[in-house]
Amino acid sequence: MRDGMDLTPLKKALHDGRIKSVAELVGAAVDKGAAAKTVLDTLIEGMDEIGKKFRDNEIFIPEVMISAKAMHAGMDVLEPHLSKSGIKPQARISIGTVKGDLHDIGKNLVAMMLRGAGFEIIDLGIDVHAEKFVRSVRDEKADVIAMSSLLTTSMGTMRDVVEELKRSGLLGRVKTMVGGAPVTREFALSIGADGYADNASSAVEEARKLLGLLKDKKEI
Ligand code: B1M
Repeated sequence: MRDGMDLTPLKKALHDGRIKSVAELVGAAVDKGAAAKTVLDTLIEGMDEIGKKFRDNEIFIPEVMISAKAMHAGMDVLEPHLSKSGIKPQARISIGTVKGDLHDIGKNLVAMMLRGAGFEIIDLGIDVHAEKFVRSVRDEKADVIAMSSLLTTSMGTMRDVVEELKRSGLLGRVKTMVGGAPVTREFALSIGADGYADNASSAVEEARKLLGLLKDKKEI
């Protein structure tokens, strides 16, 4: 019960990936007087639970994708109310699959989970050059650069991004995190990245850690 309202059906609809119901339930909750922040927290909690189930292999990629879509539908309804109440995203994360690499399913999943966790996402797409990542820090004020790579041949670009940030004097202004099937924590450390995650759910946790949004702030 929150704001005198039972938002369990909303969480359940999100969990079940009922896109239309999530949008309707968000609209109904706001119409009945629930604070936009309360509804947002319910959605984020719901996505966190989905992330944990995904991590524990209790649910799989299709379920996560459909819940993430439902989350987006809910967020579309909620967004104008959030803007009105002055709630800002926790931070801005610029995400992309690195140069030479066209795989985007995992990157999209990570982006969806991060968005679901309340971050503003700048999706740079696939085959992203180091300079484009750097530009998103300089011009769009990204707080975190999140890089995905599925190919051993494209992993090297992650190092280029960290080096390019160093060269342009921006490294202190932004955190970097990496992931993707061939990427390991050791690799992340070796290139000087700040964070690493091996799946979409832990990517949310890692981003929160890097930004000091968790009590247990611990970098790799
Ligand atoms: Co490609 N492919 N592929 N492929 N492909 C792999 C990756 C490969 C392992 C297959 C194999 O040989 N067994 C192999 C790479 C070998 C290597 O280098 N180690 C490979 C290859 C070789 C290639 C080509 C070179 C094939 C060719 O043309 N000869 C070519 C490369 C094209 C290019 O990129 N330049 C190619 C092409 C393609 C398709 C276009 C056909 C298609 C991509 C479609 C698309 O993405 N839109 C494709 C696919 C689908 C795959 C497999 C089958 C599946 C990848 C996937 O989507 N997994 C893959 C084999 C496999 O993995 N079984 C393979 C599901 C996804 C949810 O998981 O991306 O790992 P994943 O993301 C996870 C985590 O890794 C993590 O979270 C996600 C969710 O939990 N994660 C992050 C990902 N990014 C993260 C970022 C983070 C944190 C976590 O922080 C920033």
